[in-house]
Amino acid sequence: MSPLDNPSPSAVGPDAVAGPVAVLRELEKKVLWLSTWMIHHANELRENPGGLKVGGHQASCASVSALMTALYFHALRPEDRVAVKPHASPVFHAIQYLLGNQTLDKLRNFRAFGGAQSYPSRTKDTDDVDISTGSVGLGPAMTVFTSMAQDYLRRHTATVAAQAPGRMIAVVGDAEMDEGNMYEALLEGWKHDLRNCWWIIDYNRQSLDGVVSDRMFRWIDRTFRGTGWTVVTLKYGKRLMAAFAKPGGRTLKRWINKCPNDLFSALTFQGGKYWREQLMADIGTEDGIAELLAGYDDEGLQDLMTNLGGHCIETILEAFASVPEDAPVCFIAYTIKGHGLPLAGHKDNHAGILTAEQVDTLRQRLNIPEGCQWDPFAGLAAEADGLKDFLAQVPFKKENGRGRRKSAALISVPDTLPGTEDKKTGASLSTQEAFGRILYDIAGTDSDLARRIVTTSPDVTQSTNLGGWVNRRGIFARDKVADTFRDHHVPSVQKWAADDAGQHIELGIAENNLFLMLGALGLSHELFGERLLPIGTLYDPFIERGLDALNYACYQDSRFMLVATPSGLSLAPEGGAHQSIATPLIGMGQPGLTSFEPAFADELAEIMRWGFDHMQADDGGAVYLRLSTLALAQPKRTMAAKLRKEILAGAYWREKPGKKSKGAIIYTGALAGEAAAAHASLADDGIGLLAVTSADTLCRDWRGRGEKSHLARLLSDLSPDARLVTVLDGHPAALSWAGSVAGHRTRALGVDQFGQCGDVKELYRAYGIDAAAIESAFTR
Ligand SMILES: Cc1ncc(C[n+]2csc(CCOP(=O)(O)OP(=O)(O)O)c2C)c(N)n1
Ligand SMILES: [Mg+2]
Repeated sequence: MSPLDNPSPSAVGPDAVAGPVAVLRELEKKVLWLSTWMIHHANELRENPGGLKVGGHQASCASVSALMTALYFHALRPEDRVAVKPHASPVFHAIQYLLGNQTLDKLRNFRAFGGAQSYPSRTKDTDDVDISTGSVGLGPAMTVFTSMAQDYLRRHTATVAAQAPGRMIAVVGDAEMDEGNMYEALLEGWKHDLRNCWWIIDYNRQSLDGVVSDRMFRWIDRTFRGTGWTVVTLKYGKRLMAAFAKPGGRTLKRWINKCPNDLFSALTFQGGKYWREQLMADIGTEDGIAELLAGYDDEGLQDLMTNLGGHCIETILEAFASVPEDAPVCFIAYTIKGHGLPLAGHKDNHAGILTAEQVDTLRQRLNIPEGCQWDPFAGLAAEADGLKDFLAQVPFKKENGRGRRKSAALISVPDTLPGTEDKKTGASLSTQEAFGRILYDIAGTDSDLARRIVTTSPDVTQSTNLGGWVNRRGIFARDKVADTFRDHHVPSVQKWAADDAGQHIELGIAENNLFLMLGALGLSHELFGERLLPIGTLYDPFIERGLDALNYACYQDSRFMLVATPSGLSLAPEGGAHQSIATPLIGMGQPGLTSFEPAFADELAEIMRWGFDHMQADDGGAVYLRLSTLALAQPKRTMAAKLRKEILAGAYWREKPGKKSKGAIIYTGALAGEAAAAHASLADDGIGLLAVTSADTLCRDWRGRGEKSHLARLLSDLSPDARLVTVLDGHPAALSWAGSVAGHRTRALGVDQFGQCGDVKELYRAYGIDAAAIESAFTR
């Protein structure tokens, strides 16, 4: 086999990997060089008008150059999806550059405006990032959930079932294993019989501040095996293995195995002379060692001692080829942070950057002529033509022309959601209950909308009112799960059997996992080419528990509907640990997420209908509904076009201000009843009553359009000296800005202290958001 032959993945086995090794070794050098140079250029050569340190992580990149070379240029298939550890972004961009997917201009502008991003970003980068990373721990965990999403789609859509299943692959920094969310994800994956997932751990035993625990690999190994993963450890490279076979080799191997991480790192930094001194001092008198070491000059000894598995292309290819086809696999790849660079092994190398002299020495070592630093092939031993042919045949590249980023047809959403008519009853109803009923009614239809909705919840399916939907649409499991209680005729309102037709994914309590699951399901149209409309429910206060993962899902432009209920003090007897306060501000502050807090069922139905469209629009996003368990008397009204429009624009007059109005009450959500009661008392003064369904939409519109905005137009009904009283069951800042729209004097009522147990009326009074407080805010 010629060194340029690239066997197809199906032909890969331990004997088939020898072919591409020589070429991959050349490419590895180029990847190391380009990532080092990219960072050097950004920091030392590019204009830097702002004067701030640009940064970049040459050592973190060098650590994975071989692993990512082997992955992208050999093992990866077009259907695979990858999350690359954040600090290896330059390696990723360099690889895409060599594959023709990245421009030189973007590389030259690494970390600059419009250039390649510091951490791989599927929304900001243009070179085919599958899964964004940046907040350590989230990228790897995301691969667990994209794999689960793939399994769901394979059982629900013919197109994904017909595609070859992709492996969801994470290139993981070893310090990422300190993040608790990684273990939450492993547990959830285990429960769902995770498949087609690889985590390749760059085990360089260094994090940001220093050297990590010596025993980490044992913990990693045990934990992964315990959750059903295959574990493959790549400890030594081929050269070290060959040395172990020589006289004295076993002693050398024992010494390495016992060597503490920090000593190994320090000697790696110091080089061959120091390895020799240390080895001679420790084991020099043992049989064969002196002769063994004498066979290597200082450079050769450094090369030998740093020939760990994660830097040895052959070892990596063998490991990749050795694992069962669809198993979840953890590769623990021993590496050296900064491998091949002068900062290799130094404990402070995380943000270290080579000096200009060091970069130039590296350039010369790699035979790259001056002026050819960006050349994809300069300095490589293989002929450029041969390399080009090789790159053109890389399996991962094959689908590039057709695009790995897929798209899917829109799901049609009816003009009125099923069952909406029934909700104009005038009876008492909470928004949480209304949500359950709307979904239940949708579940009863034979429609695309019903088929494409998938719900998920972290152990609060019943208490967030998803039960009706689940009874009709079932729980998802690849293999059938019986409902033992039902089979034994134990009465229960809830059906709890599961099979592969189910449309609800039941999660354990970890809220972080909910957001990762929503993040993955909400990207299914782009990752897998079939669209889902994911809805996730949780208690509103526990958004904060998974906030980073929510932000992460939005940063990737994932599309989902987050239904958070119950919320606020209105959950009265449950007490302060369950009463959310700051979530309205999260809803306003989170890009990629449009938040609503309706008061009535008909508002909710309109918002959900809009939400399903918004989740599919090119310029759309995710949707957050803050709902409540407080039942309110529903207004008897028909949904006129104007009302519908205004609900979606964020506000409407429930009671228009009179001619001599002294002002308006502006309320949101569950406080509709208190606000209406206060309004009734103040009616003689012509006070208006403004319902705000979305402070988020309203505020964004005002910041964008000022006097022409929806709220500015509504408030133009008031005289300039009118007073506003804003009130919500949450932080007052969510509405207090309304005073700035037209300069009205404003009192902002709301909750900015922890809640507690009590009756809802008592609590509203105690926290100053009841009708009396609203009324007195006008008179004080
Ligand atoms: C959630 C989060 N906390 C902190 C950081 C800052 N940070 C960036 S890299 C890093 C250590 C990374 O070490 P490791 O994962 O071992 O990667 P390496 O650089 O060794 O390849 C830290 C703490 C971050 N990016 N995300
Ligand atoms: Mg590390």
